[in-house]
Amino acid sequence: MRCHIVIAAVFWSVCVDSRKIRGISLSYKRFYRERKTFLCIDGSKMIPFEQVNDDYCDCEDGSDEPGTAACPGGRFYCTNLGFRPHYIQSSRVNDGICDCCDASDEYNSHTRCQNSCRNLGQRERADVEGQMRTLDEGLRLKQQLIEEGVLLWREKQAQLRDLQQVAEDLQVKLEEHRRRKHEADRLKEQTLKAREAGDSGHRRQNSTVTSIFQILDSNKDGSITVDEVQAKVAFVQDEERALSDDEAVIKGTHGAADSLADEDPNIKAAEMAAEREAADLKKVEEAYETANMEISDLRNKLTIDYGTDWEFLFLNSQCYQLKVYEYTYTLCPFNQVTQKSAAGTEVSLGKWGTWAGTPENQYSQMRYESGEPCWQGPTRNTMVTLTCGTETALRSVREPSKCQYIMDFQTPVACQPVLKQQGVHSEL
Ligand code: MAN
Repeated sequence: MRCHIVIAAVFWSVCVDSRKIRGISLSYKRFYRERKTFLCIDGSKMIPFEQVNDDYCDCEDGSDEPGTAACPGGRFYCTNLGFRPHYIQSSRVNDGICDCCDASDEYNSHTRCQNSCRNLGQRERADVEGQMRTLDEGLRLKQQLIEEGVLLWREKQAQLRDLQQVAEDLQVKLEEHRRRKHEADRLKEQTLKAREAGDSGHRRQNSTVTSIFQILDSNKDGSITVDEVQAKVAFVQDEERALSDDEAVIKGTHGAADSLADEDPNIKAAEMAAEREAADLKKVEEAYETANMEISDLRNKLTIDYGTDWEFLFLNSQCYQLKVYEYTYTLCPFNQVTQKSAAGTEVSLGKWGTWAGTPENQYSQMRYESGEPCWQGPTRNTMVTLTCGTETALRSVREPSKCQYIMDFQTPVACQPVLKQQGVHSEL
């Protein structure tokens, strides 16, 4: 029994010997090769080796106490075999909290730490492998999208050329229709004038007969007798002028004359032809205007920077949505960002502004600006961060400060081969 206690005591004292060189990385081990003396790593002081890790700080740089919390600002190296090595502040050594996954920082405390490095390492390796697979798949999809982008770009260019041709043809047609309308108007005018001239001759004839009758019918009984004719016959010639005046009065019966004109098939035909030409011209004018609008719209779209290989072109004319609490956010790349409340009110969170990524990769962020002004705040703006993923989707939306929005947008075209190299060279 006694023997067991003695063995346990010796074992414990070995285990908790803080002098044991702990908390240093492999590259620093050579400074701690046990000799009689120890030179502080900054070269400032020489101390007996027993003073290393004796829980008393001798060196200004704290290098004599890598395994204790004695030196302020000292650091303890967690080897963390199987996971990632890292430094912790030496004040955390034996403080009762497990900081190193290999439990090396709590060698003399009441806390019993488990070595979790293996599990952590496995988990992280699985994560990294997952990321690598995503990256591989993302890069494969990106390649496809680049190829599609080139085709799409050519398609848009051809579309522009077609539209320009359509506009040119329409312009020729427009001139022809303008000329035809002008001609139809002129013909209509001419027919009306001819009819007017015909009408006035006809009316003059009618009114002359009526007036002569009235003059001759002196007793106004509606019939003319021989006596009445004889009495007036000499007088008629002198009254020629007066009859012309009557004609002016009789002009009041115009309505009847006009309706007669309306029935004139020539006028009707001329009027219909003019109307038809006006309608045709209007149609061509509208088509010309539409074609020009489409040209300008397409030209504007084609001036946007879609990436070095037009890989972002496919995002044009697409929209992506995400519901976050009571709002539905819609991102239409290269166009606009909106926010729709549950009540149905939609506000603009910004219109396409510019690429705003880092100097190394300007395509990593998009800025949408000049959205709806915020009440007692700034104009709404949105910054979209593009991250690598195998799908193209809006992943998250935040509003870190009032009316300033941040979106995470995942797409294969954001995958960069350089990330893969970084992953391959990770410390794992
Ligand atoms: C709306 C939304 C919010 C915004 C407030 C500011 O409710 O656009 O995102 O913070 O207005 O008043």
